[in-house]
Amino acid sequence: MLFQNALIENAAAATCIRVENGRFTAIGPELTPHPGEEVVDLQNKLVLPPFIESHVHLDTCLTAGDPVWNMSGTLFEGIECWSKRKEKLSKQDIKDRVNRAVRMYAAHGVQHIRTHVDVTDPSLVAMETLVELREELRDLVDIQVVAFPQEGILSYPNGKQLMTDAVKMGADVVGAIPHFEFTREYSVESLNFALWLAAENDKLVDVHCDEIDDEASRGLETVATRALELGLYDKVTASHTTAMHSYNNAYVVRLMRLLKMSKINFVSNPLVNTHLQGRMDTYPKRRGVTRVKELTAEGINVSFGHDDIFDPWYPMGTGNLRDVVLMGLHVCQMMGYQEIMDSYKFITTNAAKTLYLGEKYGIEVGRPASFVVMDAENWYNALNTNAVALASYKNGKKIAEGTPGCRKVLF
Ligand code: 17E
Ligand code: FE2
Repeated sequence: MLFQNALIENAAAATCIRVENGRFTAIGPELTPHPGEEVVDLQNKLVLPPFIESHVHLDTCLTAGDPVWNMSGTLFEGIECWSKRKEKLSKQDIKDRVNRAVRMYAAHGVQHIRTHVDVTDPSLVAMETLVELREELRDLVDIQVVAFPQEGILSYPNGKQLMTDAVKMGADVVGAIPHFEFTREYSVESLNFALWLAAENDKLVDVHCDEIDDEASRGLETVATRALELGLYDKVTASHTTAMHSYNNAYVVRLMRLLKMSKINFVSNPLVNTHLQGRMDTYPKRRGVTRVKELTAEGINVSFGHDDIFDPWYPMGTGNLRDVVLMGLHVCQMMGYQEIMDSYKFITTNAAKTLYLGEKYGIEVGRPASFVVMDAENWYNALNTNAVALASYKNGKKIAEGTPGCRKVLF
């Protein structure tokens, strides 16, 4: 199959893309169709590698208000609400909700999802179900499953055992939540345990790290140090790191050296953390989004996640990662022309690094023929107009399509 007139990743000139047996076999300015080859004219539309959701909780999605709404809008009330909802979990309930959420994502060109799954539940039903769904949904989306201890590893009964069991059940990634542990000692021990568990079992790491406005929350330095010492490097990700918003600059300058040496990735969730953070402030109110601009300037990899779709922590969400980028650029004040143009990377190539996808991802000859076609000629306009994903191809097969929305002014 030959695609003509593609503007790949903001390129000024159109390109042709040949796909055979689910892989890119040629990419170049002028490819002539083979006899009988199907030809698709992309009409000078933007072509991007597929969108990647690098941080979401699929087990909790689509549960907002059930059984109670989060009235304060804090992370901690969210955890309490979820704890009540958790009692009602069943395999069917999770499968129904995840199927719906994944299709919401797919309609917007998302093909990879890293989901955190709460394992502070003696039944581990969510973990068991997500491992099954990873298989059932593989033609639609590549799912990575994180064993995520929502209520702590050291501070929850049998926490270490539940994490170990979740890894045995097939988790791809080991999580932690140091700022929720009872004490600073537990926090450090939980991180030592999580990174050791990952190293022992050849897993990735993604920590809910310092998701609090407390400038004394310093889990990040422990994550980075263990990543360095265990040689895990870019297999490790620190998500949220909202306390970094409140760290003093003298500390950040010292920390930055370690962060670069450690090679770890960052995930920021700008929609959810502008909503959850700063809730104990009067005025001025902190935004509580990590230092995306400064990390990026230092060459550190940052991707963006949605974090939630309609659940105890976030009462909205459509699976459109454009909303996440739009909020991220505003709240991080990254609205220069080139910053806007490049911002698709937060939900594509940077996220691919976070998920450690390597050569499974990207528009290059030899790689799986997965890409999205947006109804715009470049990312700036796609972002600004909330462009529809016209088509989403995964391994050479079209898995979703959209038509441009239509609004008419009548006079
Ligand atoms: N759990 C948590 O600890 N933090 C979050 N932002 C969400 C769930 C969504
Ligand atoms: Fe999260």
